[in-house]
Amino acid sequence: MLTRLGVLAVLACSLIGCGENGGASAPPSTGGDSTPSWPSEGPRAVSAAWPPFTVMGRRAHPGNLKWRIDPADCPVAPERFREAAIRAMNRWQDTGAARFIEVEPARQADLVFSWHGGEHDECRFIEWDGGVAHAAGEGPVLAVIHFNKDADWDRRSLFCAALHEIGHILGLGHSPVAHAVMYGGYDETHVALTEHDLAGLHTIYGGGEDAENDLAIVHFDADGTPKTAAPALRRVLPADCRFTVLDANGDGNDDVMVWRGDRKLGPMMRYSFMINARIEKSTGPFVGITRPDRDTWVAEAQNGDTVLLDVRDDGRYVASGFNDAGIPGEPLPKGPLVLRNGLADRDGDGVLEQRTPLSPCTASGQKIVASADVDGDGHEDRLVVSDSVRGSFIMKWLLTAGDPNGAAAGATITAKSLCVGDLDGDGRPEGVVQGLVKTR
Ligand SMILES: [Ca+2]
Ligand SMILES: [Ca+2]
Ligand SMILES: [Ca+2]
Ligand SMILES: [Ca+2]
Ligand SMILES: [Zn+2]
Ligand SMILES: [Zn+2]
Repeated sequence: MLTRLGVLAVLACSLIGCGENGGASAPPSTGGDSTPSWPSEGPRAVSAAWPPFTVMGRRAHPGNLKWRIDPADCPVAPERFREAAIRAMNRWQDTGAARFIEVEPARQADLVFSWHGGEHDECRFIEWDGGVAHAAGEGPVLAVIHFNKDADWDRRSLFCAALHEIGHILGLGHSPVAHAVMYGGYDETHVALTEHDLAGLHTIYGGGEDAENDLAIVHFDADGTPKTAAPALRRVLPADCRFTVLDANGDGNDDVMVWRGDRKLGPMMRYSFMINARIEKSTGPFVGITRPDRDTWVAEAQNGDTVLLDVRDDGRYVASGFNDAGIPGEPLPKGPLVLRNGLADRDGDGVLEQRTPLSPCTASGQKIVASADVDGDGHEDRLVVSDSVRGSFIMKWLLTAGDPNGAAAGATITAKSLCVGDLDGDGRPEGVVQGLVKTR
């Protein structure tokens, strides 16, 4: 993870224990890649393996990344260093998401590989000092990869460190998945990009294959037909997870919140977006949010605040708000609470009268799952559920033109779930859709 450490601080991300590990391991004779050994999949591995990736930022021009090597203080043969860097860049380039172009020494570059030694004040990283390699830069997009000249290096460790750090250069943060290249601990078995690394890369830059556990990001045509607006959030919605769309940090752009809905201890993630509904970054995982004896809901209160509600079976609940950084846990004053998803403690006695969300319904009894002005006539249109098949809902837009009883039929959408919000704050609604979207 990367953290802002003050105006002048250089942001950095490091690998742990590289010095010790790098020094202790024997140089591989060929430098060739071996099959990584995966950790065994125990019961805890499921929750430890989510989220598959985190996002620190997005490079504006991933197809034209100029790079060079600064050979000063290089403790290994410069050509060997260059070869390891190129091999690592090629792994990322082979995905089609990025292209690296070498430039002459001293030329302007988006990425500089260089060496540092020992005390190293200009890069500060939050996790572990003494890392032998880290990516650094000012702001969310990093520009330099520093290798520690005092560590022992061989072809394999140079390659593994470069592979991980280039992931940071491309905007990926650390993954909690132990076998991912972007895992936060140094491991010389991490020689190939995993599905988790690829899910992150495709979420930032597009590409990859659609899957049921993606969250697709769509715009709507004038009749409500969804059209892909931005790369999907790949593999972020494992079974039993819930999501919602609302502005958790109050910056005016709606965020996507994902958390476990199966009453297991589990983390929560927030995904926030920039212009054209492209992902800007992820925040989290916030841990200890969901608990085995509670249902967790995130919803807007009627006053517009975002509220996280932990509800027990008897209706007692703990409500907390989100701070300006979008982090849950701010205590809320006691008193009546009414959420827009239907949960309510109207008398303020600490017990909900309604424990599970209830969607509002139309006069004819159709469940309203979302509202937005999709045809741009200034009047809210409503998405209602008309049927369900095999776990998916058949939803239909009612284009109301201001008259709640005179609804023209809009597009029909079939998907598992759909939330609507304005992710990029441009006034035009986006849909966030679970499951492969079908329309007609
Ligand atoms: Ca926001
Ligand atoms: Ca009550
Ligand atoms: Ca409308
Ligand atoms: Ca928008
Ligand atoms: Zn790292
Ligand atoms: Zn540094």
